[in-house]
Amino acid sequence: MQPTPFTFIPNWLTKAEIDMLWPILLKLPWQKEDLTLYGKTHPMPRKVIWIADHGVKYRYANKDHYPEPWPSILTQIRLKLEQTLGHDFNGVLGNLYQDGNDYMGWHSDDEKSIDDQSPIVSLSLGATRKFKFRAKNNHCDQSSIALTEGSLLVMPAGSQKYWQHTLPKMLKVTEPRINLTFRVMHSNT
Ligand SMILES: O=C(O)CCC(=O)C(=O)O
Ligand SMILES: [Mn+2]
Repeated sequence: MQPTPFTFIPNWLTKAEIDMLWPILLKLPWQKEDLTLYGKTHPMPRKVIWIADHGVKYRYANKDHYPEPWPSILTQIRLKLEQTLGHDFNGVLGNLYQDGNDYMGWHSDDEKSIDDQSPIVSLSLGATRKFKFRAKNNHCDQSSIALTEGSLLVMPAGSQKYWQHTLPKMLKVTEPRINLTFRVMHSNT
């Protein structure tokens, strides 16, 4: 397999930060949305929320998503990310997986509204889930990594063009997981 460009940082959040963040995140206005694929509409197998700077919308699943404001705790996390990576972000997509039945299929984060010159950074809380990735030109070789609580996965600028990822079902998992993927969006799309 080609060397993957992703960087994994376990325990990026402290236990105290996790304990503070978790109950606040759970209370956010999570949305259960529909997903239309090949002309068929299904409920998305997770809940989502789009939090971003004023006016920064995100178009995915054929729909414009207008942002919720940053809760102050997430502004602090965004600052900590900027200190770690030397990069600022103007939005974060949250995913709430109630248990191991919830999942996300194979995809790249390559919508036109995302700035592909910036990294996409994924922060995990709650249940540990497996994250798999593969090169777009070779679906047979797949690698996986356990996204443990408090960990950060950095997908560098440009990597979405060549790589896909998925968060598969894990039926043994009975606990919820929250994922926050920090992104830079073009402001005028
Ligand atoms: O939940 C995860 O770790 C993956 C989330 C993801 O790929 C996305 O939001 O685009
Ligand atoms: Mn993704």
